[in-house]
Amino acid sequence: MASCLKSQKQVILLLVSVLLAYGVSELQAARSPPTNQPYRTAYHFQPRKNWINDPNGPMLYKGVYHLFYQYNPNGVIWGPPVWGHSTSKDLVNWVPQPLTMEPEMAANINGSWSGSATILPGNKPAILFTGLDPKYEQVQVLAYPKDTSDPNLKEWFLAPQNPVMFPTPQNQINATSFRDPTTAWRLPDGVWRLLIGSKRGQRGLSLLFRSRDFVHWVQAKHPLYSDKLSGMWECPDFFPVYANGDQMGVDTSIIGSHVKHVLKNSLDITKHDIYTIGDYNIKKDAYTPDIGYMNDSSLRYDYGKYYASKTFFNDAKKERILLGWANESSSVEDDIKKGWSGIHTIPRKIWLDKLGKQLIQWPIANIEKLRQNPVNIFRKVLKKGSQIEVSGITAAQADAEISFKIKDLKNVEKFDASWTSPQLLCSKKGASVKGGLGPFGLLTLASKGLEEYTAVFFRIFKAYDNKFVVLMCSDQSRSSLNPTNDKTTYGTFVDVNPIREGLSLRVLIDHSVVESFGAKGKNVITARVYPTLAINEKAHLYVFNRGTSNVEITGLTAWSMKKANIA
Ligand code: DQQ
Repeated sequence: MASCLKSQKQVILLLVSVLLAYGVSELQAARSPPTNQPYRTAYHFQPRKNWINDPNGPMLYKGVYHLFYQYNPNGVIWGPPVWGHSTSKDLVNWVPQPLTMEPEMAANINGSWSGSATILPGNKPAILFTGLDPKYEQVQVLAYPKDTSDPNLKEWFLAPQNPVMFPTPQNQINATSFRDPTTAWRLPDGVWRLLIGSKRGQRGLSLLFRSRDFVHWVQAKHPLYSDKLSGMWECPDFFPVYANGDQMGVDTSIIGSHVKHVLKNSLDITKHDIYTIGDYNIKKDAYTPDIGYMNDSSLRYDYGKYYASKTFFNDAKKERILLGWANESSSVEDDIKKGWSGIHTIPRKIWLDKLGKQLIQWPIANIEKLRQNPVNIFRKVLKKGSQIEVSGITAAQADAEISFKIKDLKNVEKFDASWTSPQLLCSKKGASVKGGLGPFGLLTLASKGLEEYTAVFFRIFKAYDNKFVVLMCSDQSRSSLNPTNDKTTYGTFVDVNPIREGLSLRVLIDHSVVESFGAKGKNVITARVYPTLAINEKAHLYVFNRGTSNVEITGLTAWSMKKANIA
């Protein structure tokens, strides 16, 4: 009997040490240095290896920022996810933490999908995410930290009451389209509310749930908002912004006439993150967008490769911060060779434009701490058909800001009212197509002989009512000699008067990503590119003008960027 007990003890000890060793080696592997990889990012978030997608549960807790993310520990393509977890003091440098939300109970036995964090009264964090149960039905799972005295919140446990929301024959929720709970907000009636993405037929839905104790949730009779024919709405987000265009952010539970509300959904059909600005009627618990409905023609956070974003309120700086996922544009074969897939975009501060028509996005100020060795160009005419190299920076790892003044208007082309798709227009009128006023902008990740480059540029047209139409493009068609990459050209119309206000562009270049902010953050385009020649020190940056009119560079500053500590 005694020896049997002893051997049982030994087996348990062995099991525990194998499990511990597995956990440690998983963490070590996640930290092991990368091999020579020209496409790994230096200051955009990515783990050491494997597949990542959506940012999950961002929050600030006891002075530490938390980023969780969808992670496949077993490979470079999407697979049943667990949550990766990293912490940071500045949203720029990150420390990896142990994986969490691993399959633990029936409610998440087949995977832990996206979700959000809410800080409950008494500074108690809680996370709600979508679990896949034994029948692969989508249910909502509640998790709490094991030790709230640990600011890194390393360990989490799943509440015994899980799942806390689930489809039943009565509630008619589609069991394969019921996911991605938002951060909850609490109204003066003391009741928590949150949204869950769903669809009925092809109608996209933001389902509304209410709870007093965060454990028992009841579905509201009506969704907060819905729209026909837009398909499944993933990763909803709902938050207030100052109505007067103040750049400060507000807590998710704030209501009142001084705020407008933003509803964002990720459209599963088109993979676009769309948003509307509108009013939240708390009596009816309903949302009404100011303009139109919510579908693929609504405003977008980013007109490039960007999806499944989420915001959180950074109470330390009173800012609302937007995080998003930029998938690869490379082939799966290339991803397997790289050993990783997916990055996150630079955290962006977002606020409502003064005119109230759109949001403004700008990289968080802390990213500027990575800037070094600036080079400048001041007040220089960029002649038609000319090109200037911005030398003296590490062009594969850089941040560049440029502004233009437009005076020479005689060649401006007429805008054709049938050009309704800016993306199509950008692909028809790519960087090499000469125009009247434009294309002018930047050639990023360019090889010396211009065999490769990613062009980010503007074209200006005049519409029938004499108003200017500004087109912003990110043209990837020449980004790489590798033919297997997705080189879709992206485009967007920018709501700006280029004569009165001038035009500006900021690009964050980071080896395989070019994240471009037009007109001081009115429009953003993220591109994933994989040059074969323009890598590391062989990359160049140029300012170019291939139009038939001169434009003036009022100022350009470009910085080499230091590497952030990420994994
Ligand atoms: N990704 C998660 C889902 C979400 C989708 C699964 C969006 O929860 O709807 O990895 O990219």
